[in-house]
Amino acid sequence: MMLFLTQLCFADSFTTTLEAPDFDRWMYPFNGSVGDREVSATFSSIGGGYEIFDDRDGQILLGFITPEEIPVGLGASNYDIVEATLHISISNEGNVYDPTADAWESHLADTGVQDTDAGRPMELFGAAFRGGFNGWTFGETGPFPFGASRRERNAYPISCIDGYQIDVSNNVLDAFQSEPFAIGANAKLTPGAIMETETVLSFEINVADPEIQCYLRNSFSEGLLSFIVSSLHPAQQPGLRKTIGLIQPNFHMKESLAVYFGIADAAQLHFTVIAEEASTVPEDLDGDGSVGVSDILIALSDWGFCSCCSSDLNADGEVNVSDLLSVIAAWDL
Ligand SMILES: [Ca+2]
Ligand SMILES: [Ca+2]
Ligand SMILES: [Ca+2]
Ligand SMILES: [Ca+2]
Repeated sequence: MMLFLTQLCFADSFTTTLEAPDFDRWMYPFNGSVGDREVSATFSSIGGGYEIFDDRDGQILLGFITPEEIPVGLGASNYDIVEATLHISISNEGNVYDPTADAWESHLADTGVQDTDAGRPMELFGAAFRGGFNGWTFGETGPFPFGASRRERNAYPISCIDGYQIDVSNNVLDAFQSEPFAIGANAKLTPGAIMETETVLSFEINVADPEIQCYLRNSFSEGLLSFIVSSLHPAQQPGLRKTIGLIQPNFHMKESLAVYFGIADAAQLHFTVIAEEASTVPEDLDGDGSVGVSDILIALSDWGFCSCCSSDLNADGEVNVSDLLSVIAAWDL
């Protein structure tokens, strides 16, 4: 017997691990093997003589397509991300484990601020796009563009700071803390430990932050979650790296032979998300079946910048007069 659902009605919890990204690529101005590169390194341009490039010179873009796991298009306020963790494997040995943030000043010798713990953290951010691209059209083969210098890369890492999505590619030059979505951690390691090859770093995303939560909600509604892995490990021009002993973390991409032979995993994304049916009357903010005074009061209590609030009816990130007018226009008492 076949069942035809005439009305979609649900509020379901989904727990899933995506075993590999749909897109994983190195974001570096002179990367000649775009989407099919086996491993990708993260490092900075600071102090290496190449400061015409972004502070965060070598980055990694990851994209996970979700419509097969989670219904899309419900609107951001109809998703609740309970937990989300990204795992990625390091492909080289000798990196120092640092699971906590370092002060941005500690990357510059002339500030007098020292790094207080060994190593440099590896950080996970949201991703944004410029040059007319979005996550879908950029994919893993979009143009960097080749040789672009500061603030020109077409995919870049963002933090949510004071309600704004900020490009953190130059947070040392611009003098602010990067505030990542998560810092890579491994419960088996102690801070300062030297990491072996195939060490797995887990980035437990801070879903309690309303702006990070909102980024994820919009991403699930869109059906594509894009992230950037970055770090500020010092680098030196090719040829000098080994002689001065600098090590930068390298990570397995899904095209890695180690992944092919089962020695390492590609990046994985684990999450639990609750998705609810989109309301047919979005102005009924308290869901009591009618639009009235109680809905106006909710809109007033959310007034101002509001991350993914259901009372932000035109989804412009702010609850203001235009949202209030929408509620009044739907008034049915
Ligand atoms: Ca790839
Ligand atoms: Ca440190
Ligand atoms: Ca109502
Ligand atoms: Ca609004």
